[in-house]
Amino acid sequence: MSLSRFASCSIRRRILAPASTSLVPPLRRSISTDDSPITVETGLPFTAHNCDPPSRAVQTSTSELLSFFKDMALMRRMEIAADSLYKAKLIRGFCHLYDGQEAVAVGMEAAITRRDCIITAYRDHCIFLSRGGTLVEAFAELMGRRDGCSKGKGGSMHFYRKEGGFYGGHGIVGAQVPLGCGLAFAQKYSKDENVTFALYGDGAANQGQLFEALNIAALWELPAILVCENNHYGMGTAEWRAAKSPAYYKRGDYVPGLKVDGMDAFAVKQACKFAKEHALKNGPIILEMDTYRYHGHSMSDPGSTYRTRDEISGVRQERDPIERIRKMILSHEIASEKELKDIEKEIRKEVDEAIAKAKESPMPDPSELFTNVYVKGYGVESYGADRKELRAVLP
Ligand SMILES: Cc1ncc(C[n+]2csc(CCOP(=O)(O)OP(=O)(O)O)c2C)c(N)n1
Ligand SMILES: [Mg+2]
Repeated sequence: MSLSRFASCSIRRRILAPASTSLVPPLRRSISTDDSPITVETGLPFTAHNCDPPSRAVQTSTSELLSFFKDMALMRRMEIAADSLYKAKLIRGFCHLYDGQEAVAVGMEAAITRRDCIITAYRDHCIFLSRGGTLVEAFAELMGRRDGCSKGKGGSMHFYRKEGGFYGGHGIVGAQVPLGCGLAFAQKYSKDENVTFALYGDGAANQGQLFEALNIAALWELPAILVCENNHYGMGTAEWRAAKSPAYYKRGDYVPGLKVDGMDAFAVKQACKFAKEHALKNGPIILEMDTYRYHGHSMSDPGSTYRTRDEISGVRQERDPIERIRKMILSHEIASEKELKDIEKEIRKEVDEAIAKAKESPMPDPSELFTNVYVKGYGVESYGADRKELRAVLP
């Protein structure tokens, strides 16, 4: 998958020194300019609960490394641009940004197909892109325009792309988890061998409805994968203040779990592949993605009153998911620093063009206020406050 419209940067030809000129045997580099398979190791081991962890050796390729870089850089840029548009009052209402957490979206998508479903909470912009949504649809939705993925009526929290297996975009904390188990029920019922990834936060992990849904999912062996994106805060509350046990991968008790470095796209990919195989055979599994959000909870939170600036800059320096892939690309000599910078420049341009296009899209017609609310054809009637005068029959 590559979200970016430009297909490739010029990949540097690998020059191997002729063996006869050196006593040192030529370096056998694991990455070549062709797209043959490469094996990389996850930065950290997986920690497993009630199952054997997958191998740390992950299969990848030159093109996947580059597409991880481009896709995450595009997501990062989209979120930074959304921050500016919000400050310029072109985006109104709630807006929760995903920068820092990109490796979860990209790694998960690399392990599955679009017939697998994803459902998430309100921090949904980047998942939408990973499911094949376009930048124009994203920005148009953020600015409440007609060409948005929810016709400009959903806004930041209600992105949707059913044709890409993306079921939103939900504002009620935790509510997407039972819905996700329902999707998994439908998949099992129709025997289509696909799975559902239901994403939720560390804050949502303490909700009752999550355990109720998990109980039924486990009982009926539904292909549901519960993905806890542990960014360590629920709004301004640190996980240790909200959870007696912040080992979220173990919180399914009888359901197996895996703790994953959510800043390592390859660890995420490996875990999701493993989880899909597990879920199809045995039913649900929990993946705890250890990740971090750079922005505050939403645009109304500066994000610096309940955590230190050192903590944020420490994560940026040591664990940033994009920098991790940049280093891998450089160390394997797949592209040069300049080539990667050029890719980032192109991405900026692409994002700016998408914003300009989204701004051209008109606002929805006022008559749209009543569409997509009730099932069509039931003749739902709207009365005035006195309950006497019929004002309208809703479409
Ligand atoms: C049922 C419900 N309770 C409270 C809220 C208000 N609220 C919105 S986000 C949030 C915190 C959730 O944190 P977490 O699950 O960790 O997700 P994150 O924002 O970190 O991605 C709360 C309490 C809500 N939207 N829904
Ligand atoms: Mg959280």
